[in-house]
Amino acid sequence: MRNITELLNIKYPILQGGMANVADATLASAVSNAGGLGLIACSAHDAEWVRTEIRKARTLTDKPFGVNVMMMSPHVKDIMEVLVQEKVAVVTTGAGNPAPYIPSLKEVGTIVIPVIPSVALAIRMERAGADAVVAEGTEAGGHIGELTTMALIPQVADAVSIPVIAAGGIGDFRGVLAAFALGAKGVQAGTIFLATKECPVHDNYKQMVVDAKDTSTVVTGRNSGAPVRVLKNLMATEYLQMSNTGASRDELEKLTLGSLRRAVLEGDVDRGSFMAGQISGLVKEVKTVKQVIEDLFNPIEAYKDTLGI
Ligand code: TUI
Repeated sequence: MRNITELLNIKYPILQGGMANVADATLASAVSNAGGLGLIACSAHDAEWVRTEIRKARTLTDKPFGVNVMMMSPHVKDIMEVLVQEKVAVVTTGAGNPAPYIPSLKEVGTIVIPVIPSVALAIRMERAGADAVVAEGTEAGGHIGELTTMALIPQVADAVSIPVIAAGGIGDFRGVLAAFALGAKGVQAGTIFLATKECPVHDNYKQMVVDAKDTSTVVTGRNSGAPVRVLKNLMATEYLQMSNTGASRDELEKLTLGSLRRAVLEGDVDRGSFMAGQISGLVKEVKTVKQVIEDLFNPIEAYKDTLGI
């Protein structure tokens, strides 16, 4: 099996997570320039936004970068056309099944890496032609599955023969070592890239991650079928209270409408939706992207050969 650094032509086996409404060409190029694989997150943006960001990233880095497609977006079909036209090096997907789009991406040489929360989906993605999978545990921020990284990674690693990349709860070199010990060939991280100088979110968002402790995240939307992990604040608390007392889907949607924007752009600490993972408690300062990546991998130089990193 090829290792992730060879497959993706990068220095360190780390992918940046999708990060809806956060990850643009600026963050993606910073991660790629630092030796990881940066990603532009399509979120709910339209296809032309995606094309513009791809072209911008190409002016900011000469290293490979990728695009993350959120499969619940209404623009998926148009976005996939743009990705094929632009011959993007790597595509990752989240929140749904990308199988119908895999053949046309592969035809132009794109490496396809679906993010999945279960063994069954990993097997389906391997059969559909995926080059690798990101197996994401419920520790992650944003839209999540049920299983923990600890339980998910070894089961996925045993079930497929393509490389498995671990996500959810990776915060420092110990997380990287644990992921490799569980059978992963690489890691994906989101939360630790939120608290970076290059991350284009409001300073209040970064500060909330830095101030967070182990129990600072909650999961909203469990009843509605789209569980989302966010930092606990006034809105999240209200959401959970309303949801527990039988509020309708409409009422809950009204509460959260525009909340990701309020978090990312306005830094509205009370009414924003601050997606972040359980590892937020480990993040103590805002660093550069390069520092984050080097702090993840430099302490494990000695283990590299043993683990095949
Ligand atoms: O996708 C993510 N994380 C995300 S997407 C996102 S945007 C959003 N915002 C609010 C509500 C919903 C989405 C924020 N964070 N992570 C990867 C991930 N993929 N987690 C779970 C899944 C997943 C779920 C179901 C992947 C495939 C899947 O397939 C179902 C099927 O069979 O179609």
